[in-house]
Amino acid sequence: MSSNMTRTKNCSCAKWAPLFFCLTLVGAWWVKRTNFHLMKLETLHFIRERYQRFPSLSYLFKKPSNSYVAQSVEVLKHEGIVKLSGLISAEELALLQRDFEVASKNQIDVRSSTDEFVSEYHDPRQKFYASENPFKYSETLVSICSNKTLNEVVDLYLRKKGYVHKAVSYRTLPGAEHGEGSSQWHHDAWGKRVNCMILLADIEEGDQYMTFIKGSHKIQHTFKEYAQSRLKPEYCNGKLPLIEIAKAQGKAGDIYLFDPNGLHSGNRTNGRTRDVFIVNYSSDKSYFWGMDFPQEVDLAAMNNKENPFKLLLDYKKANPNAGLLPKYYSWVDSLEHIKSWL
Ligand SMILES: O=C(O)CCC(=O)C(=O)O
Ligand SMILES: [Fe+2]
Repeated sequence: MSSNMTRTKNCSCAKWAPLFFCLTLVGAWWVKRTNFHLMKLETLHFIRERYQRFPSLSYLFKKPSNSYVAQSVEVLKHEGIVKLSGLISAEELALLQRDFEVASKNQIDVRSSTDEFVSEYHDPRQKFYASENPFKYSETLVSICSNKTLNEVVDLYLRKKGYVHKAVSYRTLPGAEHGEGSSQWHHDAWGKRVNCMILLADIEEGDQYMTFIKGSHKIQHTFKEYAQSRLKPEYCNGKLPLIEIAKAQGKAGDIYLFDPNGLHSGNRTNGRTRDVFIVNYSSDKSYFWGMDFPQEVDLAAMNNKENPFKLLLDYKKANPNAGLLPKYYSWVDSLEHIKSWL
């Protein structure tokens, strides 16, 4: 009896063996062709996208302190871009303009530089000047970026404390070709954050103003769209009820806050030279440029968690030899280093 049973068992195994063999072959082929690394990155991306939008406890029920803040946050939430006027006094504007001039002096012509990275440069072909270390030149810029009203709008929009992680002074001269760098439709591939653009000169129709597709900041881009973040406006078709474009025009001293998760584009025209400071606020902890501060700034007073420079100062203290460049250049670069963004 028992030997019969054994025989029956053996028989059925033998019957299924070809199927197991085929399944093993198919499995091996699937493992070989599947890019697990990519699958892992896509999953991490999915998690991080949602995590970043999760409010911190202290912001869950936080209310705006006045109606100007409330209104600005509502516009930013709804459209992804809002103009703040009247936050910068005439004296502060004059100081910012003076400091911008200093930041734009002595910049290295990118053609003559042999270094891979220069923080203060002039690109004669694309016709712009940039400093990636602008706070160094401007105590006033540090103070504007710590403005209570501005910080409150940023934080209530993010529903987390927003910290400064990068800034640039950017002068675009007329007559450059459109369609390179930031002068084409793109999102910044940093999830939900706030860019603060401070206009140092009047910008009107015909000048070089930034454009932004209203509402596009709400789109959750896939990993693929982070790896390739230059997207056409048609990408928004079907994702938004209509494509409506905001123009970042205004008077010297106006500030635009926008969420660069939305589609936006710098525009190069023959209109006037545009001078702007652009400062990025985020709750993401993976990305800090080791920017310098002028001596006059009281760093000790900035060492509290409500100050938007607090994490940058902590980062500089923890990495005294890190220099200006960030540890990871992008969201995609830091994705696998979970501790850096969690
Ligand atoms: O207005 C511009 O030149 C583009 C700005 C931009 O792309 C940004 O701040 O992320
Ligand atoms: Fe951008």
